[in-house]
Amino acid sequence: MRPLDFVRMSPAAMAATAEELARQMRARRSVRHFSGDPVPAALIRRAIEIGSSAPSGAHRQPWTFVVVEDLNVRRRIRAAAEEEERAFYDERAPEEWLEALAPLGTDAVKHHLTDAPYLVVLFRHRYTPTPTGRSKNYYSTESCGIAAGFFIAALHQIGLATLPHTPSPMGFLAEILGRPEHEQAYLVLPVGYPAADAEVPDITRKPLDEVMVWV
Ligand code: IYR
Repeated sequence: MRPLDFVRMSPAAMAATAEELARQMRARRSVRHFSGDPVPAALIRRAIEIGSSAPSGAHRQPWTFVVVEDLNVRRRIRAAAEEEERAFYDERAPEEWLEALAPLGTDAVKHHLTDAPYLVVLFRHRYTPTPTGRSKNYYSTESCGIAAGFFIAALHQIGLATLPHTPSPMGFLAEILGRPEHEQAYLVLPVGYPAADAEVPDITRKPLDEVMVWV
C-alpha cells in the first residue's frame, strides 16, 4: 500500500466543477452521422488511456481497445455487421423490440461503420492468459461497461462523437481482427466528428427524481 494522492477542492470549486461537467455531459449525444474528416490519432490514444483508467474487478483490466483505421478492414466489418443486422431487423427481432427502436430510426444500414475515421472495438477478456495456463477474471462484463463509459465520456469531453454499436452476434469481429481466444467483442464504437448535417432523435432524458431514490 502507499498513501493516496488526493487534494480536497474548496466547496465552491466542487460546485462549479459539478455544474460545468453536468452542462457538458448533458450535451452528449450518440451520433450516427459522421464526417470523414481526419482526427488526430493522439486524441484516440489519449481517450483509450482514459477508458483504461477505469476500475476493474481484481484490477485485471480485462479489456483490449482495437483501433481500426484501415478503410478496407472497416468495410469488412461493416459488411459483416450489416449481414447480422439484416437478420436482426428482418427475422430475429421480436415486434416489441422493433417498436422500442422505432423512435431512434435505426435500421440495418450502418454508414457510420465506414464514415467515421476510426472504429474502436472493445474486447472483453473472458480470462487472463498466464505463462502456465489462465487466471480467472472477475466482473469482466461490469468492468468493460465502466471502461466503455469512461471512454465515451472522454471522447465527448475531447470534442469527438461516438455511438455504442452492438451487432449481435459479434463473433465476426474477433475473426476479422484476429483476436486471441480469450478476447470476446463487447462493443463497437465509431469515433469522429459529427457530420455538418448530423441529426439525432428528438428525445429527452429522465429527470433526476425518476432515476434516483435517496434513502
Ligand atoms: N444492434 C442493432 C439494434 C439496436 C439495438 C438497440 I437495444 C439499440 O439501442 C439500437 C439498435 C443496431 O445496431 O441497429
